[in-house]
Amino acid sequence: MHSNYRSKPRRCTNPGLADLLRLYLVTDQQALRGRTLTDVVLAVVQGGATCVQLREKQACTRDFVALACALNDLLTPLGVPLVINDRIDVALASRAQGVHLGQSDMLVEHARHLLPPEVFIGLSVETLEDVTRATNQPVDYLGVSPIYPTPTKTDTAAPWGLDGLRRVRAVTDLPLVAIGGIHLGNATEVLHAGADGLAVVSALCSADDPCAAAKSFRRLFVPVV
Ligand code: TZP
Ligand code: MG
Repeated sequence: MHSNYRSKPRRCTNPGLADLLRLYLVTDQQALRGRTLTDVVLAVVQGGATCVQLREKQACTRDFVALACALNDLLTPLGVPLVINDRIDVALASRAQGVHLGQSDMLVEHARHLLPPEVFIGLSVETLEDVTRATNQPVDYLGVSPIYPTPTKTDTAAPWGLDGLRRVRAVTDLPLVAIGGIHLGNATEVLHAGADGLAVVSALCSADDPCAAAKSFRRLFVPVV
């Protein structure tokens, strides 16, 4: 049903990072359909997710840190990096491997000063100006956001679409993680348009079988990473 995709090798500042970003689960407590976060994360990782971003918009700081520490304990032995959305303090407290920042979060330069050098930084880009600005910043990957409109997050900039993603691919060698409205039916075209990785909320968190859904996404990548 899905054609396989083989990514081209590209220069990037953090060799090997692109492989860790291939199937990038972004968590959403609202999307779990009554299951626990750790159960769903574990199932998706068992299915082949290569990275997990903890995205908590409601939790208080103490709960956010506790959850991050619990996920880090779960993921570290499995060799899957934990990325914290928005919050440098939570990433530091939980010893997460990465941080993901948006255009209204702390500036990347400031985050870079605060974080240990081995902690990678992702930045959401919503316009081509964001992309060109990012090429002069200490950023390790870009989140191209959103590719398609999505009910999971409605306060987004205009969707890039596949043409927009191709334009981003043409101007940067940084690893690109596509997010927004990605599911098994459109994932291959997103990869062909230049994404190195797929960031997914609902098609994994809300799947009937999150482990099987992750396995199906992983089959789109050849060789299996
Ligand atoms: N940022 C841009 S779109 C989005 C985020 C967090 C949500 C993506 O969710 P889904 O369910 O994979 O479309
Ligand atoms: Mg943010």
